[in-house]
Amino acid sequence: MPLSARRRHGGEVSVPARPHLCPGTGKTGTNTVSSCVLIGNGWNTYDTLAFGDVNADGRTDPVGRDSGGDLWVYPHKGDTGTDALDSRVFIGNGWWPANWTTIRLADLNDDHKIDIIGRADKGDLHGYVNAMSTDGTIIFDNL
Ligand SMILES: [Ca+2]
Ligand SMILES: [Ca+2]
Repeated sequence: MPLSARRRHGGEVSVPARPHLCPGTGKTGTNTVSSCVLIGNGWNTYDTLAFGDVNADGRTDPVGRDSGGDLWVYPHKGDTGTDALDSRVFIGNGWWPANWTTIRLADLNDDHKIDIIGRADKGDLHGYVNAMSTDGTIIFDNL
């Protein structure tokens, strides 16, 4: 189910301060999503969001980058409304907006765990593999 976000130019997504969850209906056109539900407050502290199942539990989790270049994941608990997301978990640093123009999540090595792809300011693309430990600690290593 997608979180609502407004697109800006260049493929960046502006982060609303009060994100809403707009459940998909399986229909098309203007009936693609149903009524949106508020799922959080204060998300304007993040300049960008990415989405993927970071903790490999089958639910999509939002990842936000703060102004200090830290990445945080909010594990989706499967609940609804403002109880939908668990407390944030730190998953990386050094992702300053001036150095990393784009951050995306995808499974780069086909191990069913979401990895991080970053585009650096000079255009180089870097991959960081999700090396989650058996106790669920999320760690990303160079690809
Ligand atoms: Ca998840
Ligand atoms: Ca992977």
